[in-house]
Amino acid sequence: MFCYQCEQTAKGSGCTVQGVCGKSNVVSDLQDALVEITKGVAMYTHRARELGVRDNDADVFVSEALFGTITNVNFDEQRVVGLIRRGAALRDKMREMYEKACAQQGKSAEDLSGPAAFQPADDWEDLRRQGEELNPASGSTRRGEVIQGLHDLILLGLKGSAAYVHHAHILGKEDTEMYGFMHWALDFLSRDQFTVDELLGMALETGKWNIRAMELLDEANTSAYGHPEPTAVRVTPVKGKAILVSGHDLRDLELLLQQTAGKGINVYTHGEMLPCHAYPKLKQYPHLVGNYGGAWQDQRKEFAAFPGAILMTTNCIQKPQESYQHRIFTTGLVAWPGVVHIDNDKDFTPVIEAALAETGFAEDEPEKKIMVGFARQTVLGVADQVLAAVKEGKIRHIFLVGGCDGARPGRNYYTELVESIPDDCLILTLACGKYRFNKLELGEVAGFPRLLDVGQCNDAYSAIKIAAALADALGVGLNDLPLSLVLSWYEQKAVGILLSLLYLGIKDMRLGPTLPAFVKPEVLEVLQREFNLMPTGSAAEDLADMLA
Ligand code: FSO
Ligand code: SF4
Repeated sequence: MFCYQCEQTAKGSGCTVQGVCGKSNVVSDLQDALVEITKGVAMYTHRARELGVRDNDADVFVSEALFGTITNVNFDEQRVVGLIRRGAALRDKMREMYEKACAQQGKSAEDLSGPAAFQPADDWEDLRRQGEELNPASGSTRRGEVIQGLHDLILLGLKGSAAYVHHAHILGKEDTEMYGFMHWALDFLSRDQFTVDELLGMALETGKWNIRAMELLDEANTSAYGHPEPTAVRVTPVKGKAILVSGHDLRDLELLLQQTAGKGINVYTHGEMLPCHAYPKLKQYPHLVGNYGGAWQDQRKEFAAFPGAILMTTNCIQKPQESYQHRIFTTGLVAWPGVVHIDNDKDFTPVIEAALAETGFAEDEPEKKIMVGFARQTVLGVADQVLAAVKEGKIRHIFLVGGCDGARPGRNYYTELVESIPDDCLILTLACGKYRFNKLELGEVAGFPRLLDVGQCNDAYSAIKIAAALADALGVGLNDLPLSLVLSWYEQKAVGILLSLLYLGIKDMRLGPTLPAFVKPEVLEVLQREFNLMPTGSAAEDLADMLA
C-alpha cells in the first residue's frame, strides 16, 4: 500500500504498512483498484456524453466510488470489492453505449487503453496486487513525484466534490454538468503524460467545480430543511435513553428522528452534525435534544462513555472499541468490518433497540448552550449592520478559522489563535475544526456573537457567498476585505475547498497544521508565488501579521 491522502499520513510522507487511520493495506490497495476502474467508467462516460448519451447509474457510481475512498469512510474490503465489480460492469455498459452512439452517428470509436481497459482480477489477492501497482508511489516512480503529486491533488479534490455531490443526490439534487466535469477530469487524469501547467490548470478547474458541488448541496439542504437560523444548542446531556448521530448526512438524521418520535429516546448530534440543529425542519423535533462530545478524533473515548446507540452516517469513523462495538451502527457509504450496517431501506430498528437496551443518561447535567446557524441567509440578512460596524471601525477585522480537526498536538494552534484574537474582531468558523474553540466564552462585537458558526465543511459555500457580498457592498475585491483565512485540513473535502479558494484567487491563506505530503516543494513554490499560500506558524506571530 501507499496512501498519503490525509494530514495524519505516516511520518508526514505516506502510510506504507497500515494506515494511521486504521485502513488495512488490503483496503488501501483495493481502493486504488477502485479508483482505476472508476477512471475507466469515466473515460467512456465522458466520450458518450460528448455524443449526447448518458447514463444515470454511471453518473451516480462515479461520485459514490470516489466518496467511498475518502479518509475514514469505508474500511470494509468486501464493500470495496463490490464497488469494483459494479464499476467493471458499468464500464462495459458505457463502452457499449459509446460504441453504439459512434456507429449511429457514423463516427469511429476510439480504441481506449489504460483504465478503460483495466480488467479487475477475479481472485481478491490478485485484485489487491493489481491495486498495489496503481498506487501513488508507483505513479511517482513512473512519472516523477511532482507530476504524480499534482495528479493526486486533482484526484483528491475530486474525491471531496464527490462527497458533496453524493449528499446532494441523496436529497434528490443532481446536476448533469457537474457529473460531466467529474468524468472529464477523471478522463484527463487517465492520460499517461502531463505538463505541470496542464495539471495546475485542471487543479483550479476542479476548485471551480467544487464550488458548484457545494452549491448543489446547499440547494439540497436548504430546500429540504429550510435555511439555517441562529439557534442555541444544548451541549450537556439530559436524562434518558439516547442515540448519537455522527457524520454529515442530514437525511439520515431526519429519518432517525421520524423513527424515534414518541419512543422516549433523545437524539444527540456529534461532530459535523452539529449544524443540523439550525435547520427549521430538523430542529422542530423536540427529541433532538443537543450535541454531545467533540470532533471525530475523540470518538473512541466519547463513544465508550455515551450510554446509548451510535449511528455513523459518513466519515469520520475510527476503529470501534470493543466496549461499544455492539451499539455502533453504520449507514450509507461508511462501513467498518463487523459493525452492523443499516441498508438503503434506512430501517433504524436495530439502532433504536440498542439504545433502549442501554441505560441512557441517569440525570440531567447542568445546562450549557452554544450558538449555531450563521449560514449565508442569516449573515447576509444583517450584512448592512456588519458593513456599518466595519466602516465605523467597531469590527476591526474578520477571521475565518475553519476546516477539519485531527489528532496532532500542533492543532492547539487554532485554540490559541482564537483565544488571542482581539475583542473587536469577528470570527467565522465551519467544519469540525471548530471544536477546538466553540465552547469558549467569546462574547459579542458590535451586537453580534463574536464567533459565528457557518456550518459544515461544505458550508464553505456560505462563507464564500458572505465574503463576496461584503466585497461587493464595499466595492472592493475579495483580497481587499479586512478578512484573513486560517484553514485546518485533514481529509480530501478540505483539498476540494482549498482548490476552490485558490480558484477564486484568494491570497494570503494560512494552512495547517502541516502541509499536504502530495504538494511537492516545486508545486508549493508556485502556490506561494501566485497565492502567497503559507503554512501556519506560531499563533501570536500569525495573528500580529494578519492584523498588521
Ligand atoms: Fe471533519 Fe471528518 Fe467535515 Fe471532514 S468530520 S474531517 S473535512 O470528514 O468533512 O470536517
Ligand atoms: Fe494514511 Fe491518511 Fe491514507 Fe489513512 S487515509 S492510510 S492515515 S494517508
